Amino acid sequence: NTDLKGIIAKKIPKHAELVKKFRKEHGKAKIMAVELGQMYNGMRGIRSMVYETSLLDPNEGIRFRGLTIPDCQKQLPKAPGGKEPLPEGIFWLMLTGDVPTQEQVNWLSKEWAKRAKLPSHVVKSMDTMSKTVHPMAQLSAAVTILSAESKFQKAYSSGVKKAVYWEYVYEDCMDLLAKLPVIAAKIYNHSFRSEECGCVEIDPSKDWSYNLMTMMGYSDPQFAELMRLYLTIHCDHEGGNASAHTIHLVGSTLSDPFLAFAAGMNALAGPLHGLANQEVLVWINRLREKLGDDPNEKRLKDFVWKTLKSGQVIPGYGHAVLRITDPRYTCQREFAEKHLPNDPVFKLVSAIYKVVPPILKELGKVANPWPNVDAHSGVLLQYYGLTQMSYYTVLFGVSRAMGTLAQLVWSRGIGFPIERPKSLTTEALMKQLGGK
Ligand code: FAM
Repeated sequence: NTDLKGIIAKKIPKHAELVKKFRKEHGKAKIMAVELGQMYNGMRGIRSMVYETSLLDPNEGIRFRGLTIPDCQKQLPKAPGGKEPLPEGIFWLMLTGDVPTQEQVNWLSKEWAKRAKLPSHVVKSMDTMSKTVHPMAQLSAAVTILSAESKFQKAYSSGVKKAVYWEYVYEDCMDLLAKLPVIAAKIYNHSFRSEECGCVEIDPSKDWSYNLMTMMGYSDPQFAELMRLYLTIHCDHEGGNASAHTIHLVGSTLSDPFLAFAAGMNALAGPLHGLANQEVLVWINRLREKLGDDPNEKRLKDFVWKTLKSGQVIPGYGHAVLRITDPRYTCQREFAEKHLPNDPVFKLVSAIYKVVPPILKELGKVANPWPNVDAHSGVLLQYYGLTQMSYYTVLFGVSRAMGTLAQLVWSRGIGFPIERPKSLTTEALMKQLGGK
């Protein structure tokens, strides 16, 4: 059965019923005590949000509706002759909770191809945008003006019932996911390819990742495989990371999915979040300029300490929740060991993996000294010729749309209200704690 909307139309009311019962029975149960320190430390670890599509365990890493990345690599359908999971499959999994069949994934690739065409006003705005605008800002701007076509906005203003909001949010999310490869490829061609390559045509017989790659002017089948893996593993990372949290919050005001997703991309554009994958390559290229491609360990350590002493973070290392090497790093490392074992930059990334964690541990203040997803992603993209680092986070954003938009459908389906946590002044807190 490839009737995706029909499948969730049955699941959503059931889950909403279960949540209603659960809240009735346990609504007053205490989950945890919040410490003052957490309020000043970015709400780290405060269990305050419900988010269904994925869950992050500090010592195990991410699970998408219960499946780990190795589970997904094994169980999700692949492209003909391919070994990596198709991102369409992880979207189906996160939206329905079920592992999709090959037929269901093929249907989704075709459905997105059908919905991919951009409105001409968006094409015009993108073609005239200044090339000095960062690719992430171009992405946010293009998605924002797509809200002109929002089906949810039209339905809401025509007064549809709250119980069917999710249906219009679903349509907008499917339209946006379908259009993202075209928008992303247009940003790439506009920013980095001399000829104004208007050839952003979708081939309906190909999958989402393959189309994105070819519209950007690449054709290596192995790069298509990397794209499939890349777009699968960046799709979601539970609800509290800045981009997912932003999309969740903005969506809760009943802003349409385009406005909500664009807001999330502005969060992803931060160097401490998604832009880290660009920062990693900037840092590695600076390291190669200074020390060459095969520095000895001592000089590598000195470079790391110099970065830290200059008050900068080591990009690609650390995490707010993880306390182990990110499984999203590990699966990229395995891809590199299989396909580019002798690449000098991959070898450098491996040398950095040996040197950085002990130094971050020695610092004493770093909660997680291990690499996260960004420490490896840029190196792989660069190997296949995608050397424009300022573009990398756009690919991260295209992928993150799958988890965050799947959740948006469920948030409206479950009827989550507008989010509004309580803030306090330091003065009020001092009064509450009787301290000075
Ligand atoms: N290099 C240097 N210092 C680091 C560090 C790193 N990689 N990671 C954490 N620290 C510092 C952090 O700056 C803080 O120092 P101050 O008290 O002086 O401000 C201290 O260690 C405690 O921070 P933490 O509790 O260990 O980490 P947070 O939960 O506050 O922050 C990150 C988590 C990811 C923002 C942080 O590890 C970091 O800045 N990493 C480098 C940037 C990066 O790779 N971000 C991408 C994260 C990735 F998951 C993503 O979103 N794509």
